[in-house]
Amino acid sequence: MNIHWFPGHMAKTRKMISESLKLVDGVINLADARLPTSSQNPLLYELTGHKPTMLVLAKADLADPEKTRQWVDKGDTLAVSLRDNKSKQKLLDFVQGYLDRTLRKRFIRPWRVMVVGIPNVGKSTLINLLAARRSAKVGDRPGITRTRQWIKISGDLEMLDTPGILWPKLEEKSVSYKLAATGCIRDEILPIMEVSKWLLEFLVREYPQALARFDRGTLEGVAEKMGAIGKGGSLDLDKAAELLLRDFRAGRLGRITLD
Ligand SMILES: Nc1nc2c(ncn2[C@@H]2O[C@H](COP(=O)(O)OP(=O)(O)OP(=O)(O)O)[C@@H](O)[C@H]2O)c(=O)[nH]1
Ligand SMILES: [Mg+2]
Repeated sequence: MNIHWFPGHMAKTRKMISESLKLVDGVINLADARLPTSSQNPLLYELTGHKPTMLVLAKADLADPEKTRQWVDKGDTLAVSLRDNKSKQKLLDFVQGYLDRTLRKRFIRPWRVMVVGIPNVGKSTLINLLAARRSAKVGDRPGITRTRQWIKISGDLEMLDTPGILWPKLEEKSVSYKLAATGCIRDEILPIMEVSKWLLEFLVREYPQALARFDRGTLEGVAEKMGAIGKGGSLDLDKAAELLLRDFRAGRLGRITLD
């Protein structure tokens, strides 16, 4: 599989990120705890170079806690649910602690931190949580943030929100499916049916308990249980594929990590 795509705004964002680097003291690389490997853009490390970079895994509430713990144990990594207000202090302590340890230079001005990551991982949600106000636009689909935006968190900290960027070529099939299943690439890029079937196979193998209520690990089984019935009473497999993805994304199949 070779999906060639690079929406124009992503090429623009890449340029913007490299131009903004000189303005910031550190970078938060925000990834999705359900995809601790596949949601880290290799391009970002090339872009951010030697800037102190911390890894934050968002959506920990949706991910397999055991897998998340393994990542956090590697160090300089924080896993949080951005839907949980208690994460605010954890994040502030983490960022402050990391910058205090890493940066020698002291400024009178506030620390400046840029938040980067692939689309839909929660960059704007993180900034809103820290700022305790809805300063940045968020949405449950990729491509919500379109330009960079500075947001004042406190007298000591300012953050730069950036649009999500991916890499120009999605070469590995399983990575494409993972990004599609979690909603990091738009649903139009890959057929929902294919993504759903891939997810189903993965769950049968790795998280069979997630499918317990469907009797069988097939799309037909999902359609029956979810009442996805088309005209004439036949099973509507397209609808079943859509419902399965919706439930997975909302965490209704349990806490699952795809990497
Ligand atoms: N369950 C859960 N949902 C989250 C979490 N963080 C963010 N979300 C949801 O994820 C979706 C995307 O959030 P955004 O903050 O818009 O993501 P973004 O990275 O800014 O996306 P782009 O601007 O498109 O690159 C929203 O529906 C958020 O509510 C989290 O920790 N847990
Ligand atoms: Mg955003």
